[in-house]
Amino acid sequence: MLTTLLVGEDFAEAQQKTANYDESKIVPYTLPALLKSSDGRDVSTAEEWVKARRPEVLALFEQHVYGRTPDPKAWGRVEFKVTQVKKDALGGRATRKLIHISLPEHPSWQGMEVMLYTPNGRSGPAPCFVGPSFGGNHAVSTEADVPLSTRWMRPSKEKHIVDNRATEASRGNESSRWPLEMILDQGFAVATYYYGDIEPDHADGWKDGLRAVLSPQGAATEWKDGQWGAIGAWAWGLSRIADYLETDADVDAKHLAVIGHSRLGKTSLWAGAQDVRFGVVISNNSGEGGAAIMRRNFGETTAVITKAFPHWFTRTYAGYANNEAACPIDKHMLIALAAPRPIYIASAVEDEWADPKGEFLSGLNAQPVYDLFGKKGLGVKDQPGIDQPVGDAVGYHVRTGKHDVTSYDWEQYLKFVARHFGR
Ligand code: GTR
Repeated sequence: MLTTLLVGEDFAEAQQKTANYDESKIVPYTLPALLKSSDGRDVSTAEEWVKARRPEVLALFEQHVYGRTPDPKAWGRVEFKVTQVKKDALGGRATRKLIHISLPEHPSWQGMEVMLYTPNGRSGPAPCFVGPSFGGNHAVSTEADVPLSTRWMRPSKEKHIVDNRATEASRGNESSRWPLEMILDQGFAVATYYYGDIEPDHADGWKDGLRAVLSPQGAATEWKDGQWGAIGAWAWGLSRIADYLETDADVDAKHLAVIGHSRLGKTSLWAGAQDVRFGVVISNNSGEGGAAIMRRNFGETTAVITKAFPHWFTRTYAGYANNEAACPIDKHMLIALAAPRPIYIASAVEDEWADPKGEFLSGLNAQPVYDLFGKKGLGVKDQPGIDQPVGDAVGYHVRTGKHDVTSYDWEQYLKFVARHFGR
């Protein structure tokens, strides 16, 4: 498929000039019905949802949005090697482990480096946040002995990426988004990996990543409708971390919360939809292609995202550019795939590109499925004011400030997860 990428100034123009930021210019739309199965039957019990409708909705997201994750037979055995254990990390408050996850049947994939912090001095295994990073383990942590990632990175002066590689000066550049001390001090563990370990984040990145390795045609693959995109591959990595955590006695693998920001928030939502081992799902500013209702012409649109980042999705998705009404899903259905598990959706008021209201509305419109389980979702009908978190099984806030993950966001996540995990 020939596409002209939307990059640089054209992308900035789409953000600043051509995007709609006026609520009165939203074109009226109808959301696809959540509780009607493909053969027209009404879904009225939790059992019907779990057995019949949920698998249908999941398959719709595979076919139309993110693509199908290959069958486990395609990747075979998963190997874990603990390569480093530091018992007095972060001033003694935590144990830091590095784990290399690889596929022995596919040695051409370099594998992924997982960094796990578990709190010291606890009485039992710790519940754990699991999330990918944009910059690598050395960017999440400020500890100078975390190995620098050697993988391809997106160019960034600010993050001191030189020739697409991290440098010593890149250390800690993502640490404000991962307040490790705060998380550990509340008894939670954190497991993370660099998303580029799976696939470099650019349109041809898959050729050097897991998707090519697992495809019989390798770098000559022509991606078809319904086959997985990068978000699917990054989400796959999160599930492999869950596989490892199930083997680690320091972690309570029955209490995992999956978390991600922005494109990695889309990833976290898709990981949570597919893998019910994630007991809580958290979407931080995931926006278009994530929690935001795609039928709302506000901020980023299907047309823009599929032109700028075609590799994130299955090929089918681009066909809904300026044609959203034809898409059999919208994002309230993605939120509903988490049910009855708790899910938290966070927006930022200055992050209009991600359509905060559209993110809220998908949480609101997932309620019929939470109702089937007798669960209260958001508990409000209108988007709450700034810095006023709401919700029970579906949490939501819109905070002051920009597109980012802040300690305010983490404070809400920690409360939410502690409440639902009974801590
Ligand atoms: C933007 C993109 C968003 C969001 C963001 C990010 O450029 O338009 O959908 O994913 O990147 O991941 O930071």
